Amino acid sequence: MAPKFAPMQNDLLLRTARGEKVERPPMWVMRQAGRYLPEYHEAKGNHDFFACCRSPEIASTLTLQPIDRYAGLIDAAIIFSDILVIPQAMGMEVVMVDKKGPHFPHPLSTPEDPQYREVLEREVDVKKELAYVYEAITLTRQKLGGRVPLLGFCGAPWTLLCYMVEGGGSKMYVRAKTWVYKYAKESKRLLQKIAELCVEYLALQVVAGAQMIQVFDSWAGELSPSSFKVFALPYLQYIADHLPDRLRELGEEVVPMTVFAKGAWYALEDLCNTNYSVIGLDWLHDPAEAFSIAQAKGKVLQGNADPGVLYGGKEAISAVVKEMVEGFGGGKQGWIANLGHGITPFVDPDDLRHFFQEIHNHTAGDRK
Ligand code: 1CP
Repeated sequence: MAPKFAPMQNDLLLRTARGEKVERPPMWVMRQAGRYLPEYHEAKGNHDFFACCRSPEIASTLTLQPIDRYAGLIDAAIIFSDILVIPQAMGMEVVMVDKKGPHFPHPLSTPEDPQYREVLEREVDVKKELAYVYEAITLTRQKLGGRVPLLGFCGAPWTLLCYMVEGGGSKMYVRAKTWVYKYAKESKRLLQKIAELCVEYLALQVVAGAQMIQVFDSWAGELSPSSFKVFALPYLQYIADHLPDRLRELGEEVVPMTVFAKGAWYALEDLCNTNYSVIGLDWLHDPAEAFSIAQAKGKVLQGNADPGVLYGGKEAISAVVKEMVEGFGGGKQGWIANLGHGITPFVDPDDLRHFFQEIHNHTAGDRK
């Protein structure tokens, strides 16, 4: 049976995502539970990153840290986890190297690599393999007690393929490009397999208590407009087309879905034509231009301040917020305030508070 939770005290995010008129825009930031927070380092201690993800107690504690710190300002929690749990569930080893990021000791080399076949043919039990994520979500919903909605997420097929073949972050994407340009057919098979797993994974996150979901296509901008249409968009679309059906099948309500295709500025119209209700924007978009496109298509936007402005001090933050609020039409409808990508390490948490406060000041009268 699906767990029962306390009634929502703040559902601004969900109302905005459904396209409703709101009293002010909801706000949260990507990667809000993370390394810029001293309490994150304290709670994480020497625990391995993925061990934290696998511990519902630690994952829920980390998820709640920004909610406690920015109480009254922040309008959403996002479950502490990582996009790379899907490759792990597919049988690939992934380790998190301190201060460097994720590392796959054995990335997929070519379609002849026996591992490619294994990964494609393996029946992944998404329910069992990722049970720890669902447990963390349920526990976090309980701890939240209805303060703000909880987001679930996954990585998009294209971004996950990049990691699976590159073996980690990359500057040149030599292997990912080799795969899509040389082994297009085999790449598509893998992308489809990942997309199917994403649907099931997201559906089970909703069953566990996630109230909205986001698909992160962090490396979308590595593709050209035409290759995005072949290797990214169809799989993003597959997820948005199939998740609602799967949720209905499971007797769940259909939740709002966000797509964040970083760097794919050229694809805004295409993304507005999908079944995602919210389109996340990076800071390469002019807010006013994007807003007029999205309004015409009945879509909600999320974003999009340059995360780097948080290094610029309070005056710079205030100026960027003002421009952003004006560009997104004042924030009474169709906009979820956020950064244009995840918050980075070394940001002063008080500068993020200033970012939130300034959004409040510009959108909710004299609220301080
Ligand atoms: O607060 C939150 O947003 C929730 C937690 C969260 C999310 C949504 C984490 C925790 N990771 C992610 C998603 C994620 N992971 C993405 C998509 C979003 C984005 O583009 O930022 C990506 C690309 C990853 C992969 C990943 N995991 C990286 C990027 C490395 C690269 O290739 O540049 C890194 C550094 C991680 C580790 C990680 N994940 C999360 C945290 C807090 C950390 C840092 C771990 C640490 O060093 O303590």
